[in-house]
Amino acid sequence: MRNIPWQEKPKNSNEIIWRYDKNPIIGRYDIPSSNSIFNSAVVPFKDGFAGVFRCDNKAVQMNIFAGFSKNGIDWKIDHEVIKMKEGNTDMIESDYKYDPRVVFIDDRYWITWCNGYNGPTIGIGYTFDFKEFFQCENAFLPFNRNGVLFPKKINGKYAMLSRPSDNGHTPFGDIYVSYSPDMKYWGEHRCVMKATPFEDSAWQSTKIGAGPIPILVDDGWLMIYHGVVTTCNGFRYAMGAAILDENDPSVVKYRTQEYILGPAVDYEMVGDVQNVVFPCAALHNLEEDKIAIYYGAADTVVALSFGHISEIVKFTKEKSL
Ligand code: BMA
Repeated sequence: MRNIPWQEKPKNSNEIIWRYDKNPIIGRYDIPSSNSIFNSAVVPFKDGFAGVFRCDNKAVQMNIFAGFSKNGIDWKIDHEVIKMKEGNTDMIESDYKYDPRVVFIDDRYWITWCNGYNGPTIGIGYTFDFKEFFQCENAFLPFNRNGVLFPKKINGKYAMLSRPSDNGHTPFGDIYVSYSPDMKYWGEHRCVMKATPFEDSAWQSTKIGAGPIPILVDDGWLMIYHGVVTTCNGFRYAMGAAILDENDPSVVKYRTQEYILGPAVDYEMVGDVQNVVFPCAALHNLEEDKIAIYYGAADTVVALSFGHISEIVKFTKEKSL
């Protein structure tokens, strides 16, 4: 594993997750067409990193763009939108694309995103080189958001987390896991975890959705997720962590009662949508016990944060609901 972006925890900090001190790493106008760049996904690629970025344009149409970086912090994002070719099905409609996730499985990089097909559902595609992209069958019926693949097959099948939703600013949402033998047909849908009762943990009481690709640790799958509370001024999105059983991820072993990162600095609290911290990707190095979490801030920019995996796991176990 190459060097991932890293910055030591500030002295005297007792945070589980701390922010990069030069945040945000990607600005809203970083490509000529963009109104905002956020909720984006990165992976190790060749001797550096590649990613799929959500860049809404100035008509505020949502779409995804490829990007490349040597160090995971300074990014060159293509000015042209990703154009899909036919994957494992006939070319299907896509009114918009947003909130991508990327993961390498077997021989290629798989991409999932929220795909506009008579409302939001989960689109799937793949690429070998981040130049040519192939669109596959949608995973689910509308409406659904936050499709997040596991990085390897579980019991011989591809596995994906998602959040069934409605066509609007969904006021509910629980995390499910689904399985597929071939990345085309999905089934065996099982509930993983639900939004909490308000009095137990208010920050995640309206809806929850998977964030980065889960990471396999000794205790199971470390799943970083977003949780939402409805306030008198609308939704507030924060970040939490859970540990799911390795062989049956519908079994939740631990789940944080407290959030691990909440909107608290200007670029998270002020933007097109205030008070949003929305993780979509993480780079990690288990030997060095490091994780770099990429998140959308206020639906406007991309920011970076860091943590020690062992501390996140310990916190998740000790402060579990
Ligand atoms: C969700 C999606 C995300 C966004 C979030 C907060 O429904 O649209 O892209 O970050 O709302 O506005």
